[in-house]
Amino acid sequence: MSVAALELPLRKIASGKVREIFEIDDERLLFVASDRISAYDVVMNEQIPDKGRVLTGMTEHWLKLAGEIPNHLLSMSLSDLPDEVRPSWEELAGRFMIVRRLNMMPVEFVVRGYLVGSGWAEYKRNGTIAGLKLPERLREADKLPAPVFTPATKAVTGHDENISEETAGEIVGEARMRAARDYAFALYEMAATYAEQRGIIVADTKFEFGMWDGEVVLADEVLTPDSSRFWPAGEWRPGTNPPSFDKQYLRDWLSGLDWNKEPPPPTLPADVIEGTRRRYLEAYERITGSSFHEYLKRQGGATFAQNETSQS
Ligand code: Q0Z
Repeated sequence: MSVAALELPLRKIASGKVREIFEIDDERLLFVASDRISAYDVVMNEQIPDKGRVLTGMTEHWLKLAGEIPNHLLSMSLSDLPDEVRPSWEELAGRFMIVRRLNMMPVEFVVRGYLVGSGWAEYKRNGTIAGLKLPERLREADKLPAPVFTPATKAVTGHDENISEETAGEIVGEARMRAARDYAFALYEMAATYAEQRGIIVADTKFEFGMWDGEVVLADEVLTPDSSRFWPAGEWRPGTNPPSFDKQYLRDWLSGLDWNKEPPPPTLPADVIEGTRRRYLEAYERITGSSFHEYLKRQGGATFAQNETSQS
């Protein structure tokens, strides 16, 4: 089942284009990933079934691999949800995380391993990335000599604005910035190495951190296609902007229309929805090495078993 605008009898404390956060109590939040999808910053009218579950399952996978880095996840068990949301178990299964409420840092911890997007734009202008001098004659999408930390803040426009490491330190405090930056580098290195062995390049990714009990804690979704650029390794061609693993199918279809990339978006046909869904499932399975169906069984609990029975 898809979740358009999920209604829960809890206070919504934040909502983004494709996800929502509700308050459980003073210490805990309910983080929910919807099946909404955006392209060129516009949210489509149709949803990609299970997309939110794929992103939640991927985040869970990376958090397990990042064992020693403190993170906000408390539980993904339906039985730990507050009683008031029981009627929504079926739509929530597999797409929620009960998380520790942190004091969030207003800085995005971005790590880039490849020269694309705003990093490529800065390099073309100045020969630098985050102010750091780079070798000459690099091409778009080239692998960087070493991953680079390019912090950003949410500007009033809602778009990200790159800032220097020094400014990031002034905003969150030097020691906290360094701790989060070092976690971000470690996470990126781990994930990039791991994904490369499975045919996926993690070109860049964005982490969010908060504070709890004096500690820097990893929050939000982690190393998903919505927070990262994933490229199929076989389609990486330096000198071009490679296709994103998840959305290229959708973008290719959109680019054949004469849509001006302003709302309202065009209506997505069933085959574009299904093709995009398959890309998300494939990303999940390539990255985790396990079947998405198994994830649904594990997270859906009795709900899933009941559905399987009722379909046969
Ligand atoms: C994250 C965001 C989203 C819009 C608040 N563990 C946490 N504790 C306190 N606050 C947050 C978290 Cl994850 C928190 N965001 C970013 C997420 C929709 C904005 F789902 N906002």
